[in-house]
Amino acid sequence: MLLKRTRQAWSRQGIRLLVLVLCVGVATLAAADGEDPAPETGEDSSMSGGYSPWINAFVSPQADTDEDGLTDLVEMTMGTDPTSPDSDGDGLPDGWEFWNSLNPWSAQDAEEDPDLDGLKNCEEYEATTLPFQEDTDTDGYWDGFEVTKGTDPKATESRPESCAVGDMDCNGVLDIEDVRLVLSATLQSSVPAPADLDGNGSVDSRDVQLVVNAVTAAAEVSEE
Ligand SMILES: [Ca+2]
Ligand SMILES: [Ca+2]
Ligand SMILES: [Ca+2]
Ligand SMILES: [Ca+2]
Repeated sequence: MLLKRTRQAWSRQGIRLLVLVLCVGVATLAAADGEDPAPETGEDSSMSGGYSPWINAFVSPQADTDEDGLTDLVEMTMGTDPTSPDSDGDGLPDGWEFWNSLNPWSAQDAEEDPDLDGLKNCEEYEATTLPFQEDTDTDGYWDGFEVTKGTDPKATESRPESCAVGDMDCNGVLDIEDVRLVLSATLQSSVPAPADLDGNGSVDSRDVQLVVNAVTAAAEVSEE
């Protein structure tokens, strides 16, 4: 009988101890969750201290704390900062960079123009055009050219008007001159390619392509 009572007492004591440990654990997590997430040591808050973005990400998998177009879970997985909408500080939101195949970990790409349309990526972001498609609205005119001319690079019906006979791309250089400049650049080994001999900010090969596009678009309009 005495042995049985002793076992029961130890069992109750064990349960009390277990409950106490659980209560202390829950209280610690709750207190940590309500405190400033920044650790005193200055270490990365995502990696130390009581605050855990990982827990938040898994509890709310659709949460996008910094509202940059990427969920916290995706950001934690790919390594960008879920509490900063612009992890590399280049002015381009993480989500915009990710969905447009740019690098959200490097600020260098903000100044690049991978589609050679005359708009740097930071300018494409401002114009809400596509950084890897030189003619976002496919109307035959490059995005940078449309921005320069004041037309909408995302509206096909908004096109630059022909500026002069023989200057279909409205760059102030007669089309025949555009072609001649490209031929000259090709023949002159001293001229590095791609060249911009007329200094209009568009490489000459693009000038020629613009002429072709403009002539084609004009032909399509005349047939309508
Ligand atoms: Ca986010
Ligand atoms: Ca960025
Ligand atoms: Ca561009
Ligand atoms: Ca266009």
